[in-house]
Amino acid sequence: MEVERESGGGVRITSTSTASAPWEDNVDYFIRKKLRVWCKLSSGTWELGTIITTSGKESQVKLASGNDIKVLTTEVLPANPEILEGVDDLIQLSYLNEPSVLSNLQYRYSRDMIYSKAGPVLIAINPFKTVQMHGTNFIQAYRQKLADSPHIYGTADAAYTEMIRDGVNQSIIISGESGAGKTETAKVAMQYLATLGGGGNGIEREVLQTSRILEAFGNAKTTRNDNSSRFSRVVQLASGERSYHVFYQLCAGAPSDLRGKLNIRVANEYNYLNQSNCLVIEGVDDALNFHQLQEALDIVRIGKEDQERMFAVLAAVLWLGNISFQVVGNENHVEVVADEALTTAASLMGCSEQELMLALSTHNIQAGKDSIAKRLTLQQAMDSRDALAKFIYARLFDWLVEQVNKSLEVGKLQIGRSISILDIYGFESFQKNSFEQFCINYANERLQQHFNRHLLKLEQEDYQADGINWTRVDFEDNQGCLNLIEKVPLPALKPLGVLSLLDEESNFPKATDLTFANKLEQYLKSNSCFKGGRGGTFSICHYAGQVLYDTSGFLEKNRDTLHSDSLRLLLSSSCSLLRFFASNMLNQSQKSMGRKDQSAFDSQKQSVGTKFKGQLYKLMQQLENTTPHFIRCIKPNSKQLPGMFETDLVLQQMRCCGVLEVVRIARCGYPNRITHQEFAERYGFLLTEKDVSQDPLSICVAVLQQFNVLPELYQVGYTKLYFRTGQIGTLENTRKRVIQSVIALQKYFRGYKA
Ligand code: AOV
Ligand code: MG
Repeated sequence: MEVERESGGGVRITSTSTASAPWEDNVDYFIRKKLRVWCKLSSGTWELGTIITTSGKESQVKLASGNDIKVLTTEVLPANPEILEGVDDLIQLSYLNEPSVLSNLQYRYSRDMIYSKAGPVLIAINPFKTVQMHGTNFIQAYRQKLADSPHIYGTADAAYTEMIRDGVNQSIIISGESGAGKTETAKVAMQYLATLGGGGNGIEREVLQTSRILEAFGNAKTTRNDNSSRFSRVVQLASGERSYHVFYQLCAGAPSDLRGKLNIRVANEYNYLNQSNCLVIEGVDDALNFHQLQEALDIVRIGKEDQERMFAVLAAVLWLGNISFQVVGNENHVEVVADEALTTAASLMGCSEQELMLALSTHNIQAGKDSIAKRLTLQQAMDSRDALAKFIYARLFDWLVEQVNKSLEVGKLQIGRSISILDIYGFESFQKNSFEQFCINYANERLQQHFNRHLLKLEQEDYQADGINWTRVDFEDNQGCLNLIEKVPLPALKPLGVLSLLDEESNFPKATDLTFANKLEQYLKSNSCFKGGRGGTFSICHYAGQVLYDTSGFLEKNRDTLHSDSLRLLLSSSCSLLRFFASNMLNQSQKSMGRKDQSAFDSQKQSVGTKFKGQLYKLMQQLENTTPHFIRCIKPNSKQLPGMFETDLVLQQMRCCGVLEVVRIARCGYPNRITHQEFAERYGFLLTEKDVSQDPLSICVAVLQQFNVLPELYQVGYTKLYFRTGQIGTLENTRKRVIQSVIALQKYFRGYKA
């Protein structure tokens, strides 16, 4: 850290360099003025104190607790004066070191101020309890700009205001670890926007009911978060986790006529639900939630018939999971056991038992003109059953999202511009991490790059390109990690990313998860973000920390093959939803293969990893076309408890996500910028001095002079003006006042004339 003496005698940190010598030079000043410092104890925690004497290298510090200790001067950092305790925005801190930032957040958190600003970024710390700062009164206060302390309402309002003012689509991008509070924060933002846009037409209620529905089908309990946003976990569960909420809700809450019709049992009787020793969540009433889900479905106008079809499909998935196989003959081939599971699954799926048995235990293979039925081994049969269950659930979810969107469109606002709220699954690192965690963390890695790009890279490039005075702030770039994952193969060269190696192995019949792990080691070991491991494991150094992945299951999960026999079964089903899912799928793959028969489907289906990558690219492209508003959710403790602030955990999240660098840039940076032209057009009419040359730059300078904007509060670039925080707001207020008085005058004159 570099400390610079200001003319007034104070000291100021100006750069991110961690060289400590200049601070040691300033220790005398701190001793003379008896200024507070942070002192690092041998336990690693920081405590306040004052320096009594120093030998340069070592200092004697009197701690706030009363003890005197001798420490290396490098273990002492300047603390902020008391008046800055608990400031709204970290950019207001005079000293931006880690203990100062942490204590500021902790101070606020202990007073239930869960929101803070870090320059342009909103920080939201999960309270794990209800805090009294949401609801109608708060919404009104932010809408009328009566409140300005950091709040998600403030961020949502800024997005709305900028959408109207600039005519540009906006995005609210919420990131943070699993359980940090992203989904809850997204709901609060949605609540605000729904109130703004909705007026009295009820769309507000609908939008909010939507999250109830999407959470039932898209969220599940993990060990990190009882209500975690997930994907693909229908057939396999780790201990202490649950499948999607909706299954347990259906089992617990279905009324007796539905239970009878769909042959619904308690959750414990289904293999897809009972393998993890975790059926209930403390404090959650699944039966009650089922009734609320039904209400929510009513509110977004999903008809009772469609609802029943959906529940039948869910029941079919559960019963599919109970279907078992027995080995016959001596060739290791299997037959489906003809029991209640088979009967019920077949009837719910709208096919005969015979058809279902065949689809699950044999595959038809094309041999010239003939097709030969090949018996499956036990593993193959179980895989094809699970693939079918996953396919049905995934398509049901897509279908549901489509229905919800359609229903909302009816009341859509006709402004043609949008605000998107992005809430994805957060960064995860469990004891055992599989393909799901790999995809989740990959998505977070991309999102982090978007954050870096906008707040750290583009920001500084803009300053430099436009020729204003600027000292660069360095930051961790995560391109290396993204390259490791997705490096696109150059023609004639070996593909060199985890995803492409995974696809290569997935297409190779003899490959196993272990050969995949070996390939990774062989080709990627030179990338500094990669570490090989033993027993089929490997590690990736993500921006948020190192994660150890276990390759077992990677190949199968990446292939995610639904065999054409299963597809044919669904195509001939008497259940309209299942038929719809299957024909949709067939259309898609025929389109992408340019072939018209069902076998198009077996060959060369896009792998899950590649599809995921494509979806991420599309998402990023959409985000690139919006003005972003960033929110960082922070998890204060790993126990999901209120009132507990684990400093190490918070610090680790603050460190890895680049927020501190953003604050450094914001403190000495110019968050508002506007081209000369735009500025002149927007504020030029406020000029009282009429004798100004009419080129944009001259008008700009004249406006700035008229309103006494101090020279240190802005810089003039080649094409744009750059303002420190708050300056544009002041100008905007003046502009609004003038326009309002003009309108009032016009009204007055019109009224007068009439
Ligand atoms: P996530 O979305 O970030 O995790 P959630 O938004 O689901 O995390 O939050 C986890 C839990 O924290 C919630 O179920 C609430 O109990 C609590 N919580 C979060 N925010 C608030 C708040 N503002 N007020 C009160 N309680 C809150 V994941 O989806 O796992 O990445 O994949
Ligand atoms: Mg979530």
